[in-house]
Amino acid sequence: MPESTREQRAQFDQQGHIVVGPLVQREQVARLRRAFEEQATAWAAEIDTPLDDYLSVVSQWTNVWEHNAVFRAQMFHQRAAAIAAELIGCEKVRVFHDHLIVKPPHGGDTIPWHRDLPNWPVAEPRAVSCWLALDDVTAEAGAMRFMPGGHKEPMTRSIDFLNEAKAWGDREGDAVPVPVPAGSAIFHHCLSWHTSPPNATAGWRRAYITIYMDAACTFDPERAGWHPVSGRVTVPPGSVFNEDAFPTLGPDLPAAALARVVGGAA
Ligand SMILES: O=C(O)CCC(=O)C(=O)O
Repeated sequence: MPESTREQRAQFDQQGHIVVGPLVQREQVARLRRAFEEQATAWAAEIDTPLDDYLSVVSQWTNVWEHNAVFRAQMFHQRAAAIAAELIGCEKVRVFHDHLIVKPPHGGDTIPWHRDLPNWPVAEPRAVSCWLALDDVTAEAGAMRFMPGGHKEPMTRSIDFLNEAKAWGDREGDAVPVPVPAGSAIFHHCLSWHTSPPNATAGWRRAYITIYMDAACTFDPERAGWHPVSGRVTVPPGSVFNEDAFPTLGPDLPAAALARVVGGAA
């Protein structure tokens, strides 16, 4: 494993997140932005609503890959999956779900401090999110903030984080904003603590997020049976997830990709 990769791996273990950039080239960013516009236009038309009105209300879409070939191709991005596998320490990853989170110019809400896994019906803490920036996401534009090392804290129960604020006390100042240019990605651990402020700029803040978990992770409805994705699971509790709705990548993820965590965009 090259030194750069070893360093990023160590940083991920210590902090709970790393920035990989660029993960995709500018052409792919442009393709994804176009696909978002086309897809949002189609969704707005389905409910007979002007696009601007639709985008002033709807800001998050899940399982976009099932509707759009461009996002589907991105979700199956070999290098992203290989990096996820490397960070989790598994050979084969499964997609839990993807989503688009968009904060419009001078808009969007604060996403309060939370950790992801307690809110997922997944038993094992063996997952990472690949948060791919489709715009230059500065701190002013609503970059995510992380509490370094928070992923090492013990597992907590699921909380209604929209209504139950996490109080950091003296530690609040340790939180770090993680700005990322378009085409770069933040990989973060499923137990990392993170938040994001509204977008205070005149530009859009769009991110495409793919959640990769160890393919051996199992369904645990006791943890978060209310999660909308739970309705897609057809296997009994304690089983690995059914494959159609939760596709796997690997085991032939290119070994070379692991050596390119910091390397060139594909
Ligand atoms: O896009 C954001 O601001 C929040 C994203 C998030 O919470 C996540 O990727 O887990």
